[in-house]
Amino acid sequence: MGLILPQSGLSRRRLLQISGLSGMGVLMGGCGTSLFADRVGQTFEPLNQIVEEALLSQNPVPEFSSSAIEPDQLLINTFDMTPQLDPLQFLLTIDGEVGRPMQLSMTDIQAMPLTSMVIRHVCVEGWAAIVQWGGVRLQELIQLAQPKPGARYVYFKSADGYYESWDLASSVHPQTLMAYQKNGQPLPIENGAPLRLAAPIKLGYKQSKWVTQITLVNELLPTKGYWEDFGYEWFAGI
Ligand SMILES: Nc1nc2c(c(=O)[nH]1)N[C@H]1C(S)=C(S)[C@@H](COP(=O)(O)O)O[C@H]1N2
Ligand SMILES: [Mo]
Repeated sequence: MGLILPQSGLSRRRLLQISGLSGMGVLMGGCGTSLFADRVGQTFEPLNQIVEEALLSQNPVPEFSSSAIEPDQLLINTFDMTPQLDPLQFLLTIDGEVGRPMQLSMTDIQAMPLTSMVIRHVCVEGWAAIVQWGGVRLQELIQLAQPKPGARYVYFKSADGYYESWDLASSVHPQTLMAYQKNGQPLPIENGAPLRLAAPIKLGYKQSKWVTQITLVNELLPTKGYWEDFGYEWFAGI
């Protein structure tokens, strides 16, 4: 039985491989009271207090029905080039202020629980679209990597040179996804395949496409985000 995901493929053995750990008992510590542990039904490190507080303060945004999806309204908005990432070679790095830095393949990520949502994407350039995104909750990835107590912000690096930073609370919001599906189909390359941020709580420019690296940090760096560093608002909540 996979300890992490009983019905699907991310086994304890694979988790040890991806996290670079091999000793027995590494995952067996903790009191098992975290939300993550409860959800996946296993003993796991407790969440740090900051993540628990962030999770408790989250209110879900109302979603739309599938019939409300506006497939033609989601415009492609890419500042430069469209990177062609091979999904079979792709690895997502999670590092920084985490106890267990890791690299995950798309197979690893797609073995985790799939969350689907129909939300409105809002671009500051004056357009919006109701879109379905499917993917893994960023919350799950962050918890898997075991954030250190000081972790407060999350940086996202993209293959086209784009970069973003989010506060931890928004990052662990239940509707903040690392999406690999759009409108019920595999995510198209121009929309950020194989993996992009998607959330109804922040403006479009916060939602990085082609994300290759997620880095937890204690403090914001002087560079906060591609558009933010041209003067756009950093929090950019909707
Ligand atoms: N890597 C990367 N991510 C990005 C952008 C970009 O240029 N590069 N543009 C942002 C902006 S301004 C918007 S509105 C959305 C657009 O997403 P879409 O092209 O899938 O509609 O992506 C965001 N994420
Ligand atoms: Mo945008």
